[in-house]
This record gives sequence, structure tokens and C-alpha cells, in this order.
Amino acid sequence: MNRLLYTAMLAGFVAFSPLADAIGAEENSYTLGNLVIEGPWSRETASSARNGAGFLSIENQGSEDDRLVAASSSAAGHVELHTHLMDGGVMRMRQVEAIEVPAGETVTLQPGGLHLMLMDLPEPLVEGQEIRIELVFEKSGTTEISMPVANIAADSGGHGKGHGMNKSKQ
Ligand SMILES: [Cu+2]
Repeated sequence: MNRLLYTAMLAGFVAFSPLADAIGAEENSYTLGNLVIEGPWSRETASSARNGAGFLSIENQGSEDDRLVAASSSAAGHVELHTHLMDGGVMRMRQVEAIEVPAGETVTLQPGGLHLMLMDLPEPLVEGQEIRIELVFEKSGTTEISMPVANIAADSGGHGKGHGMNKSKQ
């Protein structure tokens, strides 16, 4: 798509969105069956960055375990489910097959932990933008959410501005 057109459409979308003046607002909440998805946010990316990350929390109010098994976004080539693991004193990201959402529990995707990995970004993520993310759950099905893009310095969980690939390497 023509970039100017895209930018214009995006500006229109943001202007008419009730979230336009509440970027990163934690009250941004979605219900899917027994699941409540809250506070989705992403972080702007450097123009050279190929990947970004998405964060949110998922509360399972039901009595049956569920799992997040896939995600996708028009803002990314593809989306992977990632976690962080310590490996020889270095924190590394690793793709996981699914993110468990046990009955009665809340799972939080956050910097330094579980996250959505937005791979092969066609365009950098820009602060103030909102990207659409489709989430696929094994039992509850599929939903689409809007994910505001926050400043690059937004709550990094003390892990610096990077994505945590080598954060313990000084
Ligand atoms: Cu990752």
C-alpha cells in the first residue's frame, strides 16, 4: 500500500479511536468467552529494527485451562510467541508453541518475559500508532484487539531499551 495513503488512514483511525488520547491505557480491555485481555501495548521500534514486541495480560475467568496458540498482525510479516530464558548467564528469547492460560489465573506478557514477537515489520512501529493483533486461543477461539504503540522508553521492566537479546552483556 502507498505509504502516504497508509499514514493518512492510520491518522484517521487514531483520530476517531476512543483510545487516541489514552495510549497505553490499562483499561483497554477485551472479553473473549471466559478470557479477559487487558492493557495491550507495544513499543515503537528503531527504523533499523526488523522486529517489535507486544505485551498484554490474559485473565482466564473460566474453569477450563486455555492456551494462546497463535497470533498475527497486519503490522508484521508474522507473529511468534516468545519467552525469555536464562542461558549461561545471558537472557535469551525463545519461541514457544503456546502460552498457557490456566483456569482462574492471569498470565502477563511483559518485557523480559513472555511476549508477542512481531517479526519482519514492513514499517517501523511509531509511537501513537495502534496496530491490530489477532489472537488465537485453543478453546476460546479468535479475537482481534487494538494495540497502542508506546514510546520506546516505556516500561521496560528494567531491561533497557533493547528487546533483551543481550541485556546482561554490558
Ligand atoms: Cu522475542
